[in-house]
Order: sequence, then structure tokens, then C-alpha cells
Amino acid sequence: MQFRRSDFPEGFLFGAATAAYQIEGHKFGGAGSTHWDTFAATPGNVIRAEDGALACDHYHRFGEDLDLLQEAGMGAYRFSTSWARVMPDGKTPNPKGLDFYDMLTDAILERGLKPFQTLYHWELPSALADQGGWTNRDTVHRFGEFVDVITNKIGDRMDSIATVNEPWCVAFLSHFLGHHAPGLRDIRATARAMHHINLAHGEAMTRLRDKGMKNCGIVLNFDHATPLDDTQESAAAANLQDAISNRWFVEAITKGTYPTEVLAGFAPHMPDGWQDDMEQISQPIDFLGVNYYTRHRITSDPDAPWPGVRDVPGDLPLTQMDWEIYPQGLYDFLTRLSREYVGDLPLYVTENGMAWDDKVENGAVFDPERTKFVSDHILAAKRAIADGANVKGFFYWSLLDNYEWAFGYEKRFGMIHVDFDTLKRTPKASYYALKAAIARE
Ligand code: IFM
Repeated sequence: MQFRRSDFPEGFLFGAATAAYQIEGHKFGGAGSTHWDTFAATPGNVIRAEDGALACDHYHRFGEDLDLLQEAGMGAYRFSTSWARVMPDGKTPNPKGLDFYDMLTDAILERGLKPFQTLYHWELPSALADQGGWTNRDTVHRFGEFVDVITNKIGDRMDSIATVNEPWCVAFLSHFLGHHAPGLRDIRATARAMHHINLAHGEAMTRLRDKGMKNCGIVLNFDHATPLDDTQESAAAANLQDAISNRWFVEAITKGTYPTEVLAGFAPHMPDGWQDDMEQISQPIDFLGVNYYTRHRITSDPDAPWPGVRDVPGDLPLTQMDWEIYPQGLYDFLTRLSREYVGDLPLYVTENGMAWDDKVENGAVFDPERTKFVSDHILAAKRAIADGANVKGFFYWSLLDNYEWAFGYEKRFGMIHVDFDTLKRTPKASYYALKAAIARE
């Protein structure tokens, strides 16, 4: 890696991130069915119809996984607490699920790691999906009850609590593009989910504040929308894409408004009285989490229905996901967010990483592509700090190879290889490279 820990301000955190359904093994400990179980059971949705029933069996192996995190010299662990594990039917607490997160929290702290919790990383109980999931306003209130229950159990020991991971994926990718559970392609469902997920953030913030929780915020994903060319049409299309993917959420949360160009499409489908929710949605937060992976080259598609934009593949090197590698985009977002939305509020890079078709050879995994990817993105964050962004930490996605949603177990994002037959963990070369870079001198 081309950086050292000492290149960053004292206290800058290096960590790794995971999410419950992607690693734990949802068949253990009395967890209830999630909308991902039913989505995966529907032919054609997920590669080989794989689900998170076993995943990495982190449920039984979390000690080993946390040891690896600690041995790398990381300072924090970002994880999520599954709603369906804590409340299998969406409303009744499961003591075993609560005990699991209690144990996990203690194990994180025992290793000197800071626990960074995410309340919702897509583990929606099927019982609530049956009632319309995020298209139904009532899900927001049920989410508030979950926030109370899990916070009463472990909130006292969290260093940081994020309400929702990647609301764009929860709402647009899942209800408009149909790529994630619940797999809808419906503009009315989308408009409702786009609003209710923001309201769920607001509801969670209210509940967390009532309990005196500190360091609370949200994790948004930011996709760089680059105009394909210098025509006005491409500029307008990229602006609209940016408004849907990025501004809808950050603007609602920091300013209490929605971008007018997106409302032009959604207005007829928005839930009644949405305007009255904007105050709760935009209450103060303590940090903003930034997930960043790639850019998209955008132009207009006049023959397509709203939003009438088209994504044109570019010529930058690609990851195993076919995502272009564009570290400058991370710099751009960190500085833009500081300038236009959050000022001096702490920013964390809560996810950044790449999938690669890694293989274990002679007991080791050689992944120089990932080492370069991480190094280039961390250097982009360093430049953003030099230019005034208040970036406080960087979390690699992901600690482990895991369940990559509709791609099943095929795409390997981990710094630690997982053999999904034996569940053996093998740290990759990038893990050792990061360990060396962040070692205290
Ligand atoms: O695996 C996902 C994660 O759950 C959310 N952010 C993006 C990652 C890679 O696709």
C-alpha cells in the first residue's frame, strides 16, 4: 500500500465492515425468515438460488473472525444486527437473538475494537414483507420498536449507531429496478419506499435520542454519475441520475427537502402528507457514513420512460462485479459532501472494496488488484482530508467473502477468503498489505 497510518490524523480509524444476513448463517439461533429468503427461493432471482442460511457461519465462528480483525491492527468493526434474528416475526423479541448480539458486542470490546452498529442492513422479516414491507408506513413504526429492543440490549456499549445502510438499495434497486428483494418494478411502490426508508431513519434517530445514544447517523451509498459526453442531454441525464441515487437521501437528511427533478417523477405516487415527515427525517445526525464503489457514465434515453437515462459502460479497469475502478469519485464525494451538505460533520468511509475471482493457491491468496484498489481509495480519502473533508475513518468492505445478495457466493469482496464448503478462512495478501500499512511505527 502507498500510505502509512502516520499519514492520517491521530485517532483516524481503520476497520472492516460486514452485514448480518451476508455472514451469520440465518438458520441458526431462531432467526425468522427474511424477504431475502423468499426472494432467493424464487427461481431466477439469485445465482443458483443461494441464500444466507449458512453463509460464513459467523454465528458460531465470530471469535475467529474478530481475532483476524484484531490481528490486522484494525480499530473498529462495522456490523449489522438482523431485525429478523432479534424479532423473527417482526414484533416478538427472540431472547436467543438478543443474547447473540450481546455476546458479539462483548467479544468486539474484549479485542479492543470499537463496535459500529448498523440497525438495518436489509434483514426485513418476511412477516412484515407480507404487509407490504417498506411500501407500508406501518413498517416504520415496527422498525422503531426493533430499534428500542436492540438498543436496550446493546446500545450502552456501541461506539456508533447507523440507522439504515444504503437506502437507495432498499428503495430504488429493490422496488424500481427489481434487482434486490422484494424484486418489484413499480413506481408507486418505489416512491413510497424511497420516502418510508428515510422516515425509518428519522424514527430510529428519535428513538435513539430518547435513549440518550450518541454518535448516531446513517450510511448512504454514493454512485458517481459522470455525463457520457459534453452534450446538454448527457449533463441533464447525469444530473437526474445523481439526484435519484445520491441527492434524494442526503438532501432529505441534511436539509429536509427532496430534489425537484425526482419529485417530478414521483409526486403522483408519494404517500399523502409526506411533507409533514421532513422535519423528523432531517433532525441532526452525528456522522454521515459514505459507501463508495464506482462511477457510471450517463446519457439520456429519450425513448425510455421516466427517468429516461442510460448507463454506458466505460473503459476503466473493472472489478469482478464489472464495476469501473474510479478512486477520484471517492475524493469528489467526500469533498462535495463537506462543501454542500454536512460542513464539518464527521464523515466515515463505511464501505469501499472490490470483488475479485480470488483462488487459494498453496494456502495463500494473491490479490494485488485489491491491494492497489484499497491503497488508491485510501489515498483519495487522504487527499480529501487535506482539502478540508472531516473524514474520521475507513472501513474495508468486506472482512470476509460473503453472500453478495443476487450474486450468491460468486463475488468475493473479502480481505479474508472463505471456502464455502469447509468454511476455512484464509487471509488474502491484501489483508497482510493493509496490516503492514496501518501498523503503528
Ligand atoms: O455487499 C454489499 C453490501 O451489502 C452493501 N454495499 C455494497 C456491497 C457490495 O455490493
